[in-house]
Amino acid sequence: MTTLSNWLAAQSVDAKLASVMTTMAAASAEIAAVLRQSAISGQTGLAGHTNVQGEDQKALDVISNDIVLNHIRQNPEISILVSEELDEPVHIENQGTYLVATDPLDGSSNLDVNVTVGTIFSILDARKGLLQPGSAQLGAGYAAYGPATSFVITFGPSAAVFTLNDDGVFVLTTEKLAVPKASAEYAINTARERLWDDATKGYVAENVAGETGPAGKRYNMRWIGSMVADVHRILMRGGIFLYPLDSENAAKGGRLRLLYEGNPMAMLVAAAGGASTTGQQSVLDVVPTDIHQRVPVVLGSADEVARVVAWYAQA
Ligand code: P6P
Repeated sequence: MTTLSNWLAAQSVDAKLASVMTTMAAASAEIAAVLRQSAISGQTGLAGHTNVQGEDQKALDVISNDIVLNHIRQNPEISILVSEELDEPVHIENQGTYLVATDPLDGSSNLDVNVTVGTIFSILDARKGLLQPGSAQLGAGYAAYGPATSFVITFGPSAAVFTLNDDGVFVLTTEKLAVPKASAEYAINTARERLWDDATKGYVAENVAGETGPAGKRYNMRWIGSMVADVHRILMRGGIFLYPLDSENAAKGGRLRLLYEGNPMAMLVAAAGGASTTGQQSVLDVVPTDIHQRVPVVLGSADEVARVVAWYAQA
C-alpha cells in the first residue's frame, strides 16, 4: 500500500512543493469529516451572506475556506491564498514561495441533496505574481467528497488518485490516470441550449444525432452539476465537460473561474492525456486579468475537445 507521503517522497519534485500537497490533503481530510456530519449538525444551510461572485455562501463554504486557510497558515512554504470565498488574497507574512488558489467547496449547492462536492486547488510560484496563466502552475488537484474521498493531484507529467482510508490516510489507488482519447459521453447543462453559441449547438446536435449523424456513434449525457464530480468521472473513464460561453454569461466572460476551477482541472486533464479549450485557446494559455476571472471551460477526451475546437474554427 503506497501512501500519499511515501508517493510524494518518491517524486522528483522539491520537498517544499510536495509539502503544499500534504497541506491540501490534510485540509481535505478535515473538510471530509465535517461534510460527513453536516446534515446531522445542521450545517448544510446558507451562511447568510454572499461571496465576491454574488452567490449565497453556504455555511460549509465558509467553514471549508477557514479549514483551508488554517492549514495553509501552518505551512511556512505558502505565502498567499486566493479563494473563491474571499474578495482579496490573504498574504501570510514571513512565509515561503508558494501561492494556493482554491475553490474550497465547489458545487456546494448540492450539499443538501448529498451529491459529491469537492475542493479544487492550484499551486503557483507566489514570487511571479497573482495573474499567471495556467501553464505556469507548479501543481494542481482536487478532493472529491463522494462515496469515497478521492484526492487527485498532478505536478505536470502525470496525475494520480489517492483514496482516504479508515485510518485517515490517503492511499494510492490509481498511479497514472489516462483519459481515453475517444469517448461517447458528454456533460453540459442542456437547459441552457437556447443561450448557446452556434459552435456549442453544432457540437451537441451531432452528439444527439448519435449513430444517425456525422459523429457515427451513440452518445450518452451526464450532468451532475458539480464540476469535481463530472471531471472526476471524465478523468476515470473519459468524456467531455462543457461550460461554454453563452449569451447570458458572456458579459462576465463565462461561468467558471479561471484560477481555481478552469486552470487546475485543465492541468489535471492534460497530465492524463486529455485537452482543454475556451473555444478560442487552451484554458492553460489564458492570461488572467483578475483573480476571480471567469472563463468558458471545455475539457476532457482529446478527440471530443478537437471536435469542439473545429466547430469554433468554422464559426
Ligand atoms: P449549473 C457549481 O456551482 C459549479 O460552479 C460547478 O461545480 C458546476 O459544474 C456548475 O457550477 C453547475 O452549473 O448551471 O448547472 O448550475
